[in-house]
Amino acid sequence: MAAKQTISQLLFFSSVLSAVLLQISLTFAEQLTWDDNGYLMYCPCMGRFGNQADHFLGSLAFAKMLNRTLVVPPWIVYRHHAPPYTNVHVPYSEFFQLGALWAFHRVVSLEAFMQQLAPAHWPPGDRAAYCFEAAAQRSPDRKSCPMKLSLQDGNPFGPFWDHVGVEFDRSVLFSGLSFSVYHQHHWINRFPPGEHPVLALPGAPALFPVLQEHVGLQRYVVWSSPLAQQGQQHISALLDAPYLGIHLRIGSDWQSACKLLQSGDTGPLFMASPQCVGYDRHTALPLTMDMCLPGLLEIRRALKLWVKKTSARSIYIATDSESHSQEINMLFRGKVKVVSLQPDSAQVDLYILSQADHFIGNCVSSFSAFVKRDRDIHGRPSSFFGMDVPGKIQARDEL
Ligand code: GFB
Repeated sequence: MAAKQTISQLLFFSSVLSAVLLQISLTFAEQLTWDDNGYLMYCPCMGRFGNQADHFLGSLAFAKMLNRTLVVPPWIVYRHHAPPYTNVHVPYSEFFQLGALWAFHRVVSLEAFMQQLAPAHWPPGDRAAYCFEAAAQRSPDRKSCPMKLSLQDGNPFGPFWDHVGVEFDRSVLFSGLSFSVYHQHHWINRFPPGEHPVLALPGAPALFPVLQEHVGLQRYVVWSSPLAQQGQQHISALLDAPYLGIHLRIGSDWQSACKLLQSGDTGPLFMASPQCVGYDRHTALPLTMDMCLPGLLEIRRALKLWVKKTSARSIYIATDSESHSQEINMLFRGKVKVVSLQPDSAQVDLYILSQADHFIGNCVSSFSAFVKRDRDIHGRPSSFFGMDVPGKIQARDEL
């Protein structure tokens, strides 16, 4: 009896202790302290998710190079064809764990920065924008950073800063700098954090596509638990293992982009293509139309090959357009389960592709590149349409 009482008392105290510890950790997590090394802030104003992710990795590396805390922006999701018919700003942590970035460098979300640090340390009236002199040429007075301007209607620049209630009070222009490590000391000497605590830029301080040396930073981009759970539920409910994941980037905007390849207007490297043709424009492998815009013939060929090689029992099709699931079903005469969710959130597709036993991606698409990087980190195999072994030219008879 006494032993029972002691156990229940212990359980009670341990649950109180857990609650207290949880409260302490929540309070701790919520209370930010100012970093005297300064902050780096930018708008992910170029492209959609894959482009923004490439830029994010470069910006993370740049923040570390300057030893400034990275103010992690929300993802800009363009919802012009569905409610709310406007941009949605999705906090980084909805898709990925903010805490996982700390293993590489100091970060704070833009939302937390604005709520907790900006009122005291970056108050309205004292907010400088930083940009290249060349960028300022786009503004009416040619002396102001075009933080809320763009060649069209200000989208996504204006809505991004309006979303966090930021107006810029002055501009600091610069030239003769690049984001490469070559200019590290120039940046640090030109903008010491004491005088320039928050470097707010109109776009990412990074190149597209992501530099080869920054590809590995993907390991710090870890799926958030709710997203992983959602993805896992779909996988368990719909797919029989082993399963192939394929990315069909074949919509109308992509068809127009790949036309540039056909007309020879792209040069040896085109969008995310360095991931499969190599990063050096002098030694890059040829980029074929099958790699950019695979037709049904190439889709069928690659699927037949990889279904056989992996003994796949299901195929998951992620697409920006038609899934071709009927044709693919016919190809395997119902012996392989063919699934396409076309989910509302592109990240669900990305997650399911990232977990597949084998992935066939589009070499030119940064959406595919995100999946490929994630899989590489976890040692999962990938290939591309038109290139079964990444980095190796396909023999003619293999096509
Ligand atoms: O991600 P992203 O930059 O890749 O842009 P690319 C493509 C967008 O299209 C994705 C949707 O962010 C998604 O919103 N999308 C593409 C998909 N494929 C899929 C898919 O399989 N599933 C789902 N759910 N959504 C670049 C653009 O795209 O292409 C540039 O960023 C430009 O702005 C260029 O348009 C031509 O690198 O493929």
